[in-house]
Amino acid sequence: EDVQQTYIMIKPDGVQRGLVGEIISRFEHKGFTLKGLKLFQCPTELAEEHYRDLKSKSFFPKLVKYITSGPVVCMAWEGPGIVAAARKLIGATNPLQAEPGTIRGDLAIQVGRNVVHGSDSQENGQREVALWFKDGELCEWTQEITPWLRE
Ligand code: YYY
Ligand code: MG
Repeated sequence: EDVQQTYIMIKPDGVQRGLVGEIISRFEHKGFTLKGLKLFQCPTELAEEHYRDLKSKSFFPKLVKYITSGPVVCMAWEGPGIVAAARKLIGATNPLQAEPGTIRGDLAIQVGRNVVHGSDSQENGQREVALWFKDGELCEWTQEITPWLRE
């Protein structure tokens, strides 16, 4: 089975707006497994490293300022096909283009305040989980409901 890990982050606007429970619920209810979770004030260098592929973009300084403007909720989630599935749950980058039913489609209106991040490839899933979590911060556990989610 194609079990993958992805890095999901509730951005400072999601935390300030009280959407943490709502966003976590969407991944829980879908049936994915939470492997790591923390509230974290992101330093500038980490935000820059996380978004290094966007360094040349005009919005990069604003993006780094936004991500470091308050605490974020860092999460590692695991499940079959989770990288692409999480991107679908999150919806399009521009919340006005995101489908209703997605997190951004339901909860946001602007690209610069789009409440949540999700890794865009399996490779970046691995990279970002390793970037945001230290050794020992991830939990190796057996979710007892797994047989009711996957045959
Ligand atoms: O992966 P995703 O978050 O959907 O979009 P990216 O293209 O990776 O951009 C990362 C982040 O940058 C996006 O969530 C908001 C911000 N951003 C922006 O502020 N303005 C843009 N025109 C494009 C992206
Ligand atoms: Mg991205």
